[in-house]
Parts: sequence; structure tokens; C-alpha cells
Amino acid sequence: MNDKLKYRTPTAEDGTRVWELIKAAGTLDLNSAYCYLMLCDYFRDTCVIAEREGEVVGFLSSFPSPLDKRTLFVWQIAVAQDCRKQGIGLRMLTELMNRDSRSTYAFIETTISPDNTGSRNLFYKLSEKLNAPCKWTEGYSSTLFPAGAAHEAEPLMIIGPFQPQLTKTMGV
Ligand code: 9YT
Repeated sequence: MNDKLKYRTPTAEDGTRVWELIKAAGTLDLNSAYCYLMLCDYFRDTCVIAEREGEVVGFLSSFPSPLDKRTLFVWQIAVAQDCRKQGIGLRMLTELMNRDSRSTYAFIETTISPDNTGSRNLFYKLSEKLNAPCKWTEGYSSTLFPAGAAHEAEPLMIIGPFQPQLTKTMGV
């Protein structure tokens, strides 16, 4: 089944399908369709689409941290419900780290809510693959979200430092 999967850079045409994927996946904060359009267009170099027979089954968004150019902030990783547990999340991360821009990064940051075990395990695996330490900091506490929105805290995970060239051999 996995051999039918293709990993590629998004284009603006993917924005709507990505929005639909995140909506259906139901595990992440659903942003506006416009936001996904911007990510797929302006941030394409740091976003990844997983596609199976023309269908968008996975999406990873990230951007270089405006606070530290050695850090890549991974915003969202979503995989369609019927495609989970096949390593697609890790493969999207690998695809991203193998792009030419990889050499600029020595840290990966991401926020993951406490009950998103799948996503936490994925990033633990990534830190192993990169042979890099991983630590948690407070990130965004639930009090930073609108009262009444009942948003969980988003602790920040920091992976690194890692050797940029190591990522090239990060086979999965
Ligand atoms: C790695 C990941 O998918 N984090 C999710 C952050 C946040 N809850 C969101 O944007 O959905």
C-alpha cells in the first residue's frame, strides 16, 4: 500500500484539499482555508503533501522560526484516518529534512497537546533518528487561549542540536 504513496512539495491548488484533510482528520486545530492556501503557496518549501493515487492523505506544515534561523518550527502534521500507523508522518518529516534547505537547521520545535500520544511518539522517534536530545518547555499554556474555547495547553518540544548533514541519511 505504501509504495503507492508519493511525497511532494505543495502548490496553491492543494490548499482546499489540505483544509478538507485537516477537517476530516479531527485531531488538530482547523485553521481557515485561506491559511492552508498561504501555507501551500508561500511556505511550500517547508510543507509536505503525502498523496495516494491523487488523493491528499497527509500534510505537514512548518516554517523557519523568525526568532532563530537555526530552528524549524513544525506547525501541524495530519494523516487521514485510514492511512495512520503506516509511518507516513515520519516519512513526511524525512522528506522535509532531506530537502536542500535542511543544512540551515540544527533544531526542530513543535507544540503537541498532552493527549496527542501519536504525535508525541512520532517526534520521539524523530529525535532518535536524528540522534539528538529532546526536551519539553512550557510552550503555550491553556490560559493563553480565549476563555470559553477550552483549548488544551500546547507544551513545546525542542529537538536538537543535530548535525544538519545527518538528516540526509535519516532513512526510514
Ligand atoms: C505537530 C502538530 O501537529 N502540532 C499541533 C499543534 C496545534 N494543536 C495545531 O495547530 O493543531
